Parts: sequence; C-alpha cells; structure tokens
Amino acid sequence: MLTLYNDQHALHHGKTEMFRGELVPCFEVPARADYVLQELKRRGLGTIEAPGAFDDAAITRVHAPRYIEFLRLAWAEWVALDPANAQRDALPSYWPIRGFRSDVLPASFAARMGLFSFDAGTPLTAGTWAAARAGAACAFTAARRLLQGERATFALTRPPGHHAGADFFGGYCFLNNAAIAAQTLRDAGVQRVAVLDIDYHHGNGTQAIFYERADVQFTSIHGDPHTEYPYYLGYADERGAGAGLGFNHNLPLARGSDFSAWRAALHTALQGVAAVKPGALVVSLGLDTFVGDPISGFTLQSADYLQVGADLARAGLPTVFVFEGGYAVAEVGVNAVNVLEGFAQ
Ligand code: Q9C
Ligand code: ZN
Repeated sequence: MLTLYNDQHALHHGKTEMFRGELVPCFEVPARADYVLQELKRRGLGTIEAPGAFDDAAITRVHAPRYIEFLRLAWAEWVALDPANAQRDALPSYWPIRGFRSDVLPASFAARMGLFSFDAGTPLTAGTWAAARAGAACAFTAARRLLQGERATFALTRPPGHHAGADFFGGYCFLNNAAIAAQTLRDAGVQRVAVLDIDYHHGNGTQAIFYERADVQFTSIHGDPHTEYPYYLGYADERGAGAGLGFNHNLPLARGSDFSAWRAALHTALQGVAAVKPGALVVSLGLDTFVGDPISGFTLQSADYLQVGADLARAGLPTVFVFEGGYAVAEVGVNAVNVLEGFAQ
C-alpha cells in the first residue's frame, strides 16, 4: 500500500492540554506518527512518498475562509500579544455558547480562539498551521493517487482531523484530512464517497461537514457520547438533514465494549456503505479503540486489527486510509500497520 507521509507533522508539538482543571502533558505527540512510520518500514508494507504539489484550494473546499485565515495567522497574533507567549502554547478560555454572536469576528485574539474551537484540550503552537497544512497535503495526494489507479493509499498525518469542522478546531484536530480526501475524490468526479470513521471518538467534524449532503455518506463507530468525548454529537438519531437525510449513520457503543461487539457494528456499517454503492471509501483510521489506550474505553487487541483490515477489504472499494487518534504510543504503529496489512492480504 502506498503511504503519503511528510515529516513536517512534527512541527505541531503541543506541550499541555487542559484536563480536570490542570494542564497535563499532551497525548497527541509526534512520536505517534514516528512509530507508525517505523513499523511500516520494518514490515516493508509498500512504498512511502512525500505529498506532491499542493495549494490551499483543497482546504478551501472544506473549510471556511475566515477560519483558514485565522489558523494561518494565529501564532503570530499570539506572540504579538506578549513576546513571552513564544514559550507557551495558545489555548482558548472563552466560547460563544447559545445566544452569543458568532457572525461578528472579534478583534480580540482570545475571543477568536474561542469562536473557532470547542475545547481546551487542543493547543495551538508555533508549527500548528505548517503541520496541519502538510497533513492536508498528504490526504489530498492520497486521494489523487487513488484516482490514478492505486487500490488503497494511507495518509500518515498528524495532527489528526476528524473533530475539526468547517470553521472550528478541537479534539487535537485543526484541518479535517478525511473530509479533504473525500471532497478531493468528489471534485475529481467520483459520484458518491463513503467515509467510515473507526476512531474511538465520534467524528463530529466530518459529520457536520457532510450532514446535509447525499454525495458523501458518513458512518461512525464510537464510544457512546452520553459518557464519551465529544459528548454533544454522535447519537444514533443523527441521520442527516435536507438532501443528506439518511446519509449519516452513528453506531455508538458502550464504554467497555469488546471486539465482538465492535465487529458486529463494523458489519452493520459496511452494509450501509454497500447500500449507497460508493465509488470510493475513506477510512478515518483511529487506533484508540485499543485496550491499552490511555484515554479511551474499548478493548480491541493488536491482533484484532488484522481482522479489521480484512473486513474493510471485503467492501471491495478503492480506499484512502487517513490516520486519526490512538494514544498508546508504543503500540500505535503495530496496530495501524495491522489494519493496513490485513487489508492488503
Ligand atoms: N484527558 C482524537 O482521537 N480529550 N481526538 C479527552 C483526555 C479529547 C481525541 C480527555 C480527546 C480527543 C482524534
Ligand atoms: Zn479518538
């Protein structure tokens, strides 16, 4: 399988995130991608290439202009507030909840941080924009190479993307790489694209981006948002709206679910995918369903991921894999590559 990888991912390296009233070390660290890359090389699973030429047009197809502009300039604005800020990450402190204005773009940087985000767990750093943009380039190129005849490609990117919406960051995500891949496929003439999100957390950003569209079906298997992040989206009764009604499928599972329950949900998901006869599949590949994940609650074992890959391959679709979560850092490489190898066999 062809992997698209760019070492600029490491330019995004947050120090701390807010958790239970304290700043704790970030879970989403550069070593995650390093472990996957190392395992891909160790097992000789296909070639690894850097993304090709990329302009921001593919990002603009998914994200709002004022949000892209904010991300591009955010670090410079943060440091302009106080030169000492160069030594610390930027985190939001204020959010426009129900009844507040979101049409006005505040001059205050702190106010715009909150306008364009939904949690205090996603630090913005000096290299965030460069890393996120390089990640989007990997996702874009992964989709383009599929169109040029690859059966499957893997965008090995970070920061992850599936929590990012058209105009907000959160959940360690800034640009929605899976959405960019899906939209790139659509723009090249693939009539219908299915996005299947198997990260532990509901892909709220991807769902929101495609919620009113019939041309991109979204399906997610995830921890029940009654108890699990992102809490405010990911319930089974979210079926899409307008033209998109019936093209959104959420399959929440209780915290503690094991592989047999998870795999039953995967089969349900894949039946729904097959029903719309898509021309391509985009898999949001989170590995935080692993039993050893420090922030999640399913109990999949490393060997199970080979089976996951084989099940996905049976869909018989050209497939773009996009790397998302997975915080058991030492095991994330084996688990990710197990999915890809199970798929390729
Ligand atoms: N102390 C992805 O997997 N916070 N994002 C959880 C941990 C947010 C996960 C609390 C989890 C976001 C891409
Ligand atoms: Zn996750």
